[in-house]
Amino acid sequence: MSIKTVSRTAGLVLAGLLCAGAALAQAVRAEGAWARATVPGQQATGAFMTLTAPAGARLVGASSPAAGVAEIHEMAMQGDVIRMRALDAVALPAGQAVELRPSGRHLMLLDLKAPLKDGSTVPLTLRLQDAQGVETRLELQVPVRKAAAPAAAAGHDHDHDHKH
Ligand SMILES: [Cu+2]
Repeated sequence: MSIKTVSRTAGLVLAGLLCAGAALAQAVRAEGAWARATVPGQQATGAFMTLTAPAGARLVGASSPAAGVAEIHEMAMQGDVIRMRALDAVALPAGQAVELRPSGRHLMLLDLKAPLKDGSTVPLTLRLQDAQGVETRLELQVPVRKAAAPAAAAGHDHDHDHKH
């Protein structure tokens, strides 16, 4: 936590609400995460979520024991064709919700070791870098679904973060 934040009353109140001080106050939140279910033989699928970094951060990578490789992708138009391309990182500006979604930037699980079954969960580790370049990991258990949940149901995930 910066000295500037500590000096502000609002910063102190916020720190008091969180359970583990400075490190947790800057922790990136992942909300509404889901991964698309696959059928046997399918090698790749996407994982989606909304990330919020209270102090700003960059998503610089991901990994999962269920996949040989995990990449950050972006859908981009190339002429008339929509293609996915790999990104090195996704900027997470301070306090701003950044959506990883099927039609935009997303995480791609490649080289799947087994089909991801609807209703199961898949472990996913996000690699994050703060403004000072310090890397942290965010471990997630991502629900596997055939399609995105309606917005109302997606709110269900909010309470799982940072409660002890
Ligand atoms: Cu992709």
